[in-house]
Amino acid sequence: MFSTAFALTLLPLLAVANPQYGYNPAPAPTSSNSAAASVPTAPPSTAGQVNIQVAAGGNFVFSPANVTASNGTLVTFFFPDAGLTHSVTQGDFANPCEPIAAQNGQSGFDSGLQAGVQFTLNVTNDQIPIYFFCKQQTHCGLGMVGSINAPSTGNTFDAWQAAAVKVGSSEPVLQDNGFVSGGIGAVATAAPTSSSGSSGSSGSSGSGSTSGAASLGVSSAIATAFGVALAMLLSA
Ligand SMILES: *[C@@H]1O[C@H](CO)[C@@H](O)[C@H](O)[C@H]1NC(C)=O
Ligand SMILES: *[C@@H]1O[C@H](CO)[C@@H](O)[C@H](O)[C@H]1NC(C)=O
Ligand SMILES: *[C@@H]1O[C@H](CO)[C@@H](O)[C@H](O)[C@H]1NC(C)=O
Ligand SMILES: [Cu+2]
Repeated sequence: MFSTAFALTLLPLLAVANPQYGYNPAPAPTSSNSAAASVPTAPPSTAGQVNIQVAAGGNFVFSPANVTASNGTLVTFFFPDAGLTHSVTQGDFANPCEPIAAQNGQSGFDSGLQAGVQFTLNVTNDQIPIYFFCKQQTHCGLGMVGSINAPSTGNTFDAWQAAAVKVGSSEPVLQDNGFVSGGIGAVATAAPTSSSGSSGSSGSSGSGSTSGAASLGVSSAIATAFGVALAMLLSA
């Protein structure tokens, strides 16, 4: 009873500290609010690509999390080089927080758990929605998911994120086998490579890096408290 109350007390705290954790999901990024997030400066070679920041601002989110990309478009993910590792792992709308099953011998893409790298997908079929998530323990259940070419009705990005948050603490512990090439609808063009940003976490500006690092500490502490509370709840 006590631990249940303790866990429930933490839920609103979590939602307040990080609204995008899913209990009160943040709206999809727009051009105005994505400017507020510290999006890494894309290296010159990625001009014309779709760029997605992993763990934007130290929060367990992809930013932007829902993008459109036509055939042949490169989608590059920038991982922070401090704090926890994260992944870009292809998922399945029907089974959130688990890797998509192979189709016709083709497995989903998986960056593997990474820090300080960039990872690029090449869209090969823009007619199918591509769902992905972070396999780091607890992150998917906290809403760290994204989509490429998700529809505007039905299996939308919002529905995908809500399904992941519903999995919540029952998220399976996933083995990390490192980088897995291939993919369904988008393929990894190469293993993740060191981020071209010289000094900092994800190549963002100095002030952005600093605030990102600070809020990462807060997020990690909250996530840890959240995990402890859930563990107490489950063992009660
Ligand atoms: C992306 O894939 C298409 C084929 O699906 C290929 O023609 C194109 O060269 C690829 N782009 C890169 C940069 O690898
Ligand atoms: C993109 O490629 C897929 C697979 O070849 C194809 O089915 C689809 O029609 C292409 N999309 C467009 C807009 O041509
Ligand atoms: C996600 O992006 C697609 C375009 O790829 C758009 O149609 C859809 O409305 C967006 N969904 C959300 C929840 O923003
Ligand atoms: Cu993560």
